[in-house]
Amino acid sequence: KYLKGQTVGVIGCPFSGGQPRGGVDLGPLRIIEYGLLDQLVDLGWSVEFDGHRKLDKLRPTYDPDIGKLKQPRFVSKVCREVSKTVESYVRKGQLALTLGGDHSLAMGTVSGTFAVHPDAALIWVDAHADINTPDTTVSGNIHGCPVSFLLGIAGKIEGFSWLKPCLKPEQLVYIGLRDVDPPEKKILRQYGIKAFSMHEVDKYGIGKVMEMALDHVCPGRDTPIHLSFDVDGLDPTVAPSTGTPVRGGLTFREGHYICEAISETGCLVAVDIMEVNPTLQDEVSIEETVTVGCSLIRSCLGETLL
Ligand code: 4U7
Ligand code: MN
Ligand code: MN
Ligand code: MN
Repeated sequence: KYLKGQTVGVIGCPFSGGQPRGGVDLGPLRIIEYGLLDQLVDLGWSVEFDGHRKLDKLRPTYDPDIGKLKQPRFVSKVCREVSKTVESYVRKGQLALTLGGDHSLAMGTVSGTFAVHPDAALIWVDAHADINTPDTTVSGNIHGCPVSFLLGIAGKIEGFSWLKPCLKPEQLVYIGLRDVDPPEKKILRQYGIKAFSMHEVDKYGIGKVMEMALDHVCPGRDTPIHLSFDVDGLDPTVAPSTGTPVRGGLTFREGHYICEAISETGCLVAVDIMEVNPTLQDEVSIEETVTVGCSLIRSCLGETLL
């Protein structure tokens, strides 16, 4: 509905500045090495590979904390560039596929999509809500904060003035939550943000949850959709190689069902696959995490079981 033809723009974002662990910047490389681009061609897509962006060159020489926020100028500069890139693909009518990298990048990806489609829906799959503000964050890691910046509830932070509030609470839905900080729970309640935690996935099943989630943000099945998928939304037995794993997550099939249901709407305009860290856990776990990342992407791009 919103794409011109079947072209996907693939944007590799080797970035780890939104959190303290190294290795998540190697995620995009491993996903590409695993053969993602050929898989997408086999699915019938034209692939425009944007390459692995040289994001490290954007690191400022001096980047002291702002309040609790760590590496704020670095994160801001990187997200500003990513935003422009995602925007350019979405504007051309191509599906923008961003490979992370840590989830702070979503400030860039989501703002890029919403620059073209201000009425879009954001579906956030994650163990975490990533909605801490600069005031509520305990860790100071910006990958736990992107949603507050997108909503415009983060307050004014030096360097982030390029990032205009673009997301309204009713345009957002969460799936898979199970590790939400107390101040984040308060924000979710305060703004009436729709969230399907693992409790709701258990209670209703993923089929019903997706129906309810889409009814909330995409009621006529004609709203452009941005999917931001943190692989830690999956259970750590399914995606072990990630920086902040939490037990009790989505099964392999539940994760894929989410992508299939979104693909079926024909409304998907942008996808992020975030927080794959191919330096954590053993080689088997790493391969499992990379392969599940690739197969989630294929489901988003229309791969079906039959
Ligand atoms: B991810 C956390 F405190 N909420 O703010 C924080 F639990 O992108 C975790 O979802 C954030 O992986 C996790 O640091 C960010 C913590
Ligand atoms: Mn997470
Ligand atoms: Mn996240
Ligand atoms: Mn994580």
